[in-house]
Amino acid sequence: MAREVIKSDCILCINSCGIEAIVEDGKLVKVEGMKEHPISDGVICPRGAALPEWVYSPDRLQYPMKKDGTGWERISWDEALDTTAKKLQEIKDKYGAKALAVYTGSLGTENIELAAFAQRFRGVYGTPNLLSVEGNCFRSRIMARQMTFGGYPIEEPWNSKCILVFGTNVDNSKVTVGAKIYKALDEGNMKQVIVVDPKRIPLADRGIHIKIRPGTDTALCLGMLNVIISEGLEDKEFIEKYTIGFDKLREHVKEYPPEKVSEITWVPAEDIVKIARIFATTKPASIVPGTCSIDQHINGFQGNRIHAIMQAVTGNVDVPGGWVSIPFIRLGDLRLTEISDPIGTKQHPLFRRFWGRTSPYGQQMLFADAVLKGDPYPIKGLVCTGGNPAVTLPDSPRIREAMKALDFVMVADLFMTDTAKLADIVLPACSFLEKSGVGYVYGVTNCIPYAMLRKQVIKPIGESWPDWKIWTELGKRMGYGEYFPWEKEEEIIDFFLGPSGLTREQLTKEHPEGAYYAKKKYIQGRYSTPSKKIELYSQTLAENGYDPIPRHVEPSKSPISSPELYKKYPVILTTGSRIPEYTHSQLRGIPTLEKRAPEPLAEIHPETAKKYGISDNDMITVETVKGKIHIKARTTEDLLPGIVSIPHGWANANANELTELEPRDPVTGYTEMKALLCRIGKAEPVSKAA
Ligand SMILES: Nc1nc2c(c(=O)[nH]1)N[C@H]1C(S)=C(S)[C@@H](COP(=O)(O)OP(=O)(O)OC[C@H]3O[C@@H](n4cnc5c(=O)[nH]c(N)nc54)[C@H](O)[C@@H]3O)O[C@H]1N2
Ligand SMILES: Nc1nc2c(c(=O)[nH]1)N[C@H]1C(S)=C(S)[C@@H](COP(=O)(O)OP(=O)(O)OC[C@H]3O[C@@H](n4cnc5c(=O)[nH]c(N)nc54)[C@H](O)[C@@H]3O)O[C@H]1N2
Ligand code: SF4
Ligand SMILES: [Mo]
Repeated sequence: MAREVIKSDCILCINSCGIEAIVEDGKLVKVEGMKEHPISDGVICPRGAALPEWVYSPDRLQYPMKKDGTGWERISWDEALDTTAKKLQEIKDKYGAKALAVYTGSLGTENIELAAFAQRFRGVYGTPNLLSVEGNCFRSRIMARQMTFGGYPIEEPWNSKCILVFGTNVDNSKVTVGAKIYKALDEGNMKQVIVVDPKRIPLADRGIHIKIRPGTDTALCLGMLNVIISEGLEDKEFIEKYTIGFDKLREHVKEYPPEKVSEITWVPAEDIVKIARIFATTKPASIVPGTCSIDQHINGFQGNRIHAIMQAVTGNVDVPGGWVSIPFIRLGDLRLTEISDPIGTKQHPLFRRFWGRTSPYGQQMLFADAVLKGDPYPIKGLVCTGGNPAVTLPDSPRIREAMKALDFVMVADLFMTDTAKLADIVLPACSFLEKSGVGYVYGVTNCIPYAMLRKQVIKPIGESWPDWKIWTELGKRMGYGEYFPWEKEEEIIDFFLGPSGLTREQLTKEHPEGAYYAKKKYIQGRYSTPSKKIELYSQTLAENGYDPIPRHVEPSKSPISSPELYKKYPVILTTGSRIPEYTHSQLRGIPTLEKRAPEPLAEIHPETAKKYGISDNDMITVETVKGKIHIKARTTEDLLPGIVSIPHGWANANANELTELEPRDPVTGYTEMKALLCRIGKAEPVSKAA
């Protein structure tokens, strides 16, 4: 028997853990964590361990298909690509290039090949409408930090003495960071952990837990700054040397005394004072924000910005264990110059560009309006890869309606997702285990740019193709061949690695575990904002009509902002807390994972459950102004009373039947997914006849 251990990485989520794939006679039989991987240190989660079941799932798409009147018909790659090319050309000829939307999901963040080739294609085709999960996740934080520091400094909590964790359950969503935090705690280097979360997450057991009302984190931060500044605990020297706007900030935070903030946040005033003192005096300290739990609010951009301001006011910038600036070196840039602005630019101009820096993305939350209302112009076609927007975007019914109204939809995926079901042509993409490429970790779980070779582990399943090949062959058929010159994966790898200075040979022979390609330097003072200082007060925001210093803005629906609605919908709803078994809508039906987490669970405090006649394990309804779902109740003392927390990504109890595409964060266009209002009740038993 031929047995091989192949070192590669897993990109089923942002952590991109190093793996050892054990292959026997050409078949993947087991996946283990790679111990020498410097970021994941051998960590692997249940999803990573289930990779063999995922990759060989009987539900994998095997060949291209087209929709005919009654169902799906198998077709050849030639027919699939010819049809797609013809339809895309028709759309371009009839409505102009901007009538096509190119959509990349979360996979486009982890998988640079997928994202880069999608960007290449849309550039040659000429549409500005690249839509992506960055329209509701993560870019908000990047923008907020850029707007404050001029760059994107990143936390390195494993070197901090104190961490202030806002809405991130590292045990479930960021296992590699989690492992490093627990190690720092066990070794005694980390002294203080403050967890701000409506739920008691495991990390909260290692420190102080602040149970906050969802959607009020900015108020809490302003209250903490009120205490820090009124007690003189700010870092005066740092502020004087490197920041502007402190005087205005000092005045501004006077409006947020702890007692007032306590009423807003449901956090006792004495706790606000206590954690403010700890955060300001235990150095180095780092805020560790959730990756989307701070973003997906009406005021999410400002929620991210206040974190940046807190880091600066306490002098925790560009010091070990604070937030640190790292040179950004883009690997394999396949973008082409853009011709016009995408949808959302008018409503959210800074999401598109500021200080001459242009983002490649349109705002996906305006996709349905463009399709269904022709606002600002009609979108007629969609090419979707590595995403499942029919389930993961807010207001799923409207997204599905929009998809159905399109002239043409092509989806490339591994599975027949709810999004793929709405397509005219479905193409089978192969998974990352079936192709080679470049693995890349930077920005969330790691603060130094790092790359490794992603090695092909097994042959492609069925007739599936790697994403680069799908785009390349489609491009050729549309007459764009000169823009897609790559014939082999090695050429693409070399192209991507180019800017890093690392070579394929080095990564094959010397560093199969990967290597860093930039150095961490703790240099204070290089802030490329217009003022060349850290902007506590942002003139750019002021000039664009936004708050120059963050203030608390209530969620659009809340006990305070809509008391009448609160009478009818008296429970606060938060959605999308991650569980270890699934990434968004992926991996359902994988036996080992299904056994561990067979169904979605709505978490509720027992007191709140009792109030509405609900017991543990009851089927309940969760209803918002938008829609209603059926889901099983799980009572837990860990959650703040008055709240229900439901997961996302389940097609049959879809959280996004309950969410809405409006209102949006004025700066970024992100929508509210973390602080809504709902009512709950025991579901009527389903009659046997039904
Ligand atoms: N297993 C798994 N891991 C993943 C993913 C996945 O799908 N599955 N997805 C990846 C992606 S794309 C992302 S964006 C990240 C998301 O990662 P994060 O945004 O860090 O989300 P979670 O780790 O799920 O933690 C969310 C926590 O926020 C709390 N919370 C909810 N609302 C609020 C609020 O208003 N304020 C505060 N302070 N807390 C709140 C919840 O109770 C929960 O404990 O995870 C990544 N990792
Ligand atoms: N209510 C609510 N909704 C949310 C969230 C929430 O917290 N609450 N979180 C939001 C966040 S932060 C995010 S990032 C989004 C994620 O939203 P999506 O990116 O739409 O979610 P996924 O389910 O991960 O979709 C990825 C798809 O890519 C496919 N795929 C896997 N590998 C490959 C590949 O190599 N090639 C191709 N072509 N396809 C591949 C998978 O089968 C899957 O269908 O969800 C958002 N939706
Ligand atoms: S946390 Fe799990 S799913 Fe995510 S990259 Fe690591 S092993 Fe893969
Ligand atoms: Mo995300």
